[in-house]
Amino acid sequence: MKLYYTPGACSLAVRIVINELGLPCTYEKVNLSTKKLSNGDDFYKVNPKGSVPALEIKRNEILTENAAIQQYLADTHHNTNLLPAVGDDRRYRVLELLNFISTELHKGCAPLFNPALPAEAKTNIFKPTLQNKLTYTNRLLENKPYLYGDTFTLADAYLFVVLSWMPHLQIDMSKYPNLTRYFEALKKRPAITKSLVEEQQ
Ligand SMILES: N[C@@H](CCC(=O)N[C@@H](CS)C(=O)NCC(=O)O)C(=O)O
Repeated sequence: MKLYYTPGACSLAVRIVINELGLPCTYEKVNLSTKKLSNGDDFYKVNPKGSVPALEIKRNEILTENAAIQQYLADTHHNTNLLPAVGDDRRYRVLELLNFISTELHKGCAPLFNPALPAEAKTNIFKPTLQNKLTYTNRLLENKPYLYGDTFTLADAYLFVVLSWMPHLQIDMSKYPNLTRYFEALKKRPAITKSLVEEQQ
C-alpha cells in the first residue's frame, strides 16, 4: 500500500487511520503547487484530480477521496471501533460526521487558504460560515472525549487534521474550549503522535 500525501494536508487523516490500524505503508510526497512527485513524475498521472490523499491499494489501483479511503481501510481491516459494521445504526452516525467534516469543515477552510481570494470576502463571508460550523462542532464535544460514542473513530482522525489548520487561518480557538481541549488530548494519542513525527521526516 502506498499513500500519496502532502505534509500537513488532509492526507494526514489517512496516515492516522493507517497508524491506528498498525498497517505497513510506504509514503510518497506530492508537491501540490507543482503537482509533481519528489522524482519529478507528474502527480496527475496518479490522480487526475490532482489532490491528495490518493492511496494505491493494489498495484496500479488508486483509490481517492478521503472519506472513501478511510472507510475502505476500516472495513477491509474489520475495525468496528473506527467505523461500526454495515447495518449497525452507529455506522451511519460516524459517516454523518465524516461527511460533515469533509464537506462543511474541510471545504469551508479551502477559501481561507486561497491567496487569490480578497481579504474582505474571507472576513465577511467565508470565516463566519466556518465559525458557525465550528460552534456546532464545539457543542458536539461538550463533556466528551470523542465525536461519537466511547471510542476514537474515523471522524476524530479527520477532525483532528482540520483543527490543526486553525492557527494558519487566524481562527481564534479560545471561542471553542471543547475543540481546544479535544485537539490537545488527541495530539497525545500514539497513532497521531507517530503520524505527526513521520510527516516531518
Ligand atoms: N475531494 C477530495 C479533496 C481533497 C483535498 O482538498 N485535498 C487538498 C489538500 S488538503 C488538495 O490536494 N488540494 C490541491 C488540489 O485539489 O489541487 C477529498 O475529499 O479527498
